[in-house]
Amino acid sequence: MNTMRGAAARGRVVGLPEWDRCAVMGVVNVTPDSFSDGGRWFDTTAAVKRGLDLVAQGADLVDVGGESTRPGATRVDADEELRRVVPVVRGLASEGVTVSVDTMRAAVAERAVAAGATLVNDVSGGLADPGMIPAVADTGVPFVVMHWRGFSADMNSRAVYSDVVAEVTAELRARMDAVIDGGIAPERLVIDPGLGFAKQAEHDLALVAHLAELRALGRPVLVAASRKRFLGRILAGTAEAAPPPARERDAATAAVSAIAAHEGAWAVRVHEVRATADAVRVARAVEAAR
Ligand code: PMM
Repeated sequence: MNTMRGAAARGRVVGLPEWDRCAVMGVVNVTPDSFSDGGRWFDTTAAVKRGLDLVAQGADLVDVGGESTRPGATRVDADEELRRVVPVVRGLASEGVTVSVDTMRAAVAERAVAAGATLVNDVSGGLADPGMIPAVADTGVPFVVMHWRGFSADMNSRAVYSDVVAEVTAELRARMDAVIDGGIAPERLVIDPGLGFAKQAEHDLALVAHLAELRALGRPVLVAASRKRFLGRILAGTAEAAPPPARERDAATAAVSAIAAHEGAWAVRVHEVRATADAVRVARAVEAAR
């Protein structure tokens, strides 16, 4: 097992600030239907205020998305996604917030970067839109490559693995190669196991348990466990019991944040920032006491 810890384990992303601990990425979903907070910030003013509140609570960067990727979701059209995302990115960037844009569309990524986003977070890792990799390469901003096997409408049917850690690692390595071949600088890449995307609860848990294998790919790792189904399953206790609703999974999310930070994650992506901001600070203090 890779036991390297601290800044050396987390790695550095050229083009973004450097934090002395696992960073906290706060989520603002400008959508009527995201699975855990859909509809709550579905207007520009409310969404910008939400982003600023997340920063006040300890977020280091804010991820703005205009398309729901919950299981079964159908796609939003590009004009609507632009209309949702760009003003919120502009509003937050103009306040000095480090903004990432959560999109699978090159046109949205380009417009968001022009509006001040400094990171493109594509849950498809560049697979959904052939224009994405060249567009990001042109802008020169960093890029999140997430493990993805297909659109949300039918991703659960792709949650079939014989060794999830080995397969996700190999598929991510292939995406990293493609992205680098496409012109995005390796030092600007972040990788992400894509918890909940074409994965069942046991797959998500195995990936959290084996973050060191993902880190061994040599790039900073983003972990986005916030409120996801696998946490609902853990909290339910048994397969028959009903999981608690998404908004009652924040304490469990903070627990994953502490574990991920301790295991050398570069950042954690969460809806409710305060507890995770504490968790990553505790992880840093424990690391310093080693
Ligand atoms: N999950 C969601 C949205 N964006 N981005 C990255 N990099 N990784 C993820 O796992 C991820 C993501 C879906 O969750 P949400 O509806 O709770 O925002």
